Amino acid sequence: MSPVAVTDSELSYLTQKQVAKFYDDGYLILPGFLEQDEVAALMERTQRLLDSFDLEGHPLTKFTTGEEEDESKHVGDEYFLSSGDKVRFFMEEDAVGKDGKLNRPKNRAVNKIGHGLHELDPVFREITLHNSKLKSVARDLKFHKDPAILQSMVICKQPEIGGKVPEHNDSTFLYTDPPSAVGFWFALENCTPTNGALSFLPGSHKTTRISKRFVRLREGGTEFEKLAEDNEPTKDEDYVLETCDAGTLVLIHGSVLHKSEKNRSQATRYAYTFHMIESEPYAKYDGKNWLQPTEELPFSKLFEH
Ligand SMILES: O=C(O)CCC(=O)C(=O)O
Repeated sequence: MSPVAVTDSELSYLTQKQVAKFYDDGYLILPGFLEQDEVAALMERTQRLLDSFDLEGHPLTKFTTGEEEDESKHVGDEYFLSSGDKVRFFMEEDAVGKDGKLNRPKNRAVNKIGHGLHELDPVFREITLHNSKLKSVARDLKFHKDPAILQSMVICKQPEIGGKVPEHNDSTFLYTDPPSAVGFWFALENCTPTNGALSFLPGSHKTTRISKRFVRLREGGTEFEKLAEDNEPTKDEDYVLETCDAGTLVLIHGSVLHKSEKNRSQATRYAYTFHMIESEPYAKYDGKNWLQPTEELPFSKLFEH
């Protein structure tokens, strides 16, 4: 995907400079994208989901954030693999004790809620599929001809235990041919150096191969399938920490390397995110991807809502 030269008058939300910055850096920070009342509604809804989900019969599936030796361990189970068209709750690793029980209240134990919020939850659906500003951003970017939305989640980054998200790029997880994933990530709270703000390696989308893919195995479970030689190791000091305020939208190119550190603060760091991919016939969604469309929930075409 490459930028198409346009003038500001052809754009409806972004400026030409912002579009160029997205294609140059591989990400774009848009402070104040969500109004305060929208942030409040999403926060309130998140709290309600966290307070009301049923622990009875819950498998306490943990969301391991991909440390080398157990990179794909978390997602072997059905609870995760069949969550693309559901609203499910995944636990922080450190919230489940050796006895297999939660060691804190459930609303402080959840790492993330996913992955069908954008369709199934009325508040998240409204902000995602019926949002004219969002449609303008997608049109202005010109990254997709017929964008489809999938894999929505609230990432909670709980106080003191919110796990780090190691360096990765999103096309590893949502593979299309050609690659077309873009992350839309909304800060629902202020993101600081201590609560796990995102950091990016600017320009890495131009130099980093998609060297592995996260695939669903026929026999059940998942693994990383190697596609090419590993990329050169990166240096921490080349990363740019992007602190931001609640309401900020961050656009994340599917090939750009990014990460976030563990939440070491006493505060939560809630964020809402979903991904946008190109639809067929412009790109082919791979049948090996962990998340597959279902009859109940095909991918949501943004411009058809
Ligand atoms: O919210 C985070 O800390 C990480 C998010 C992320 O890496 C992603 O959505 O790809």
